[in-house]
Amino acid sequence: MILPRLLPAEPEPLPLDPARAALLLIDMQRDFLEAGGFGEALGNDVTRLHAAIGPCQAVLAAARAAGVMVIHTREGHRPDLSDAPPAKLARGAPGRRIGDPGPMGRILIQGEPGHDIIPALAPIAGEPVVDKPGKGAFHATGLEAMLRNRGIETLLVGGVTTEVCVHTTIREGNDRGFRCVALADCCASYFPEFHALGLAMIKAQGGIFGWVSDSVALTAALATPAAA
Ligand code: TIU
Repeated sequence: MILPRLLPAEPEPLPLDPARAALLLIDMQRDFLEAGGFGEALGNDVTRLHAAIGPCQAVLAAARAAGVMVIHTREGHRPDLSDAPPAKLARGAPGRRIGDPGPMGRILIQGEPGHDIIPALAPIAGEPVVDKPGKGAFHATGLEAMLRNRGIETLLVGGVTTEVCVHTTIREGNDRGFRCVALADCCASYFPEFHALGLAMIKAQGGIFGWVSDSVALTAALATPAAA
């Protein structure tokens, strides 16, 4: 009998079948992690996100080695802003809003240098990159179809920011029936207290909308052959 391998997590371990799991890296873009992008334009210290880069590199390498599906997302808008709600466009200081010119091109606009994923986590051939206009990766994208077409049941989620796009995506995924696991050290926030509380909310109440694990547990679980 083949027993599934277990991923250590809170509030409890969960079965991990690499063929039915996907690593989802949310918005690890220059616009959020580098100076002069959208994150900084909103008044944030972008260096607070850098701790997640190394752990994301580790899980990316482990997922690739284990044949786990890898999907990257990018938040951004069409150059004509036709997919950007007016309420979103009005956020931030005038002159530093979505679509305004900055040192990495127009802020949060598809095709601009700032919209790219950081070089340390660059996608490779065969890894879908999902462009999304909202905070959640399921909203107005083809992500759900991609996952269903591959029989994916478990989402292993890292990226930025914990309480905004990671949280929204995990909430969306949970409501669609996916087991969603936040990889704590692969996520980061401009607000350390929001990061901690965001993770706590996911795993509270017996795992009310997901699990919390980390890069060390995941890389070890993927390196361990399934128990026979
Ligand atoms: N500002 C902030 O914390 N996040 C975002 O605007 N988008 C994402 O989280 N990707």
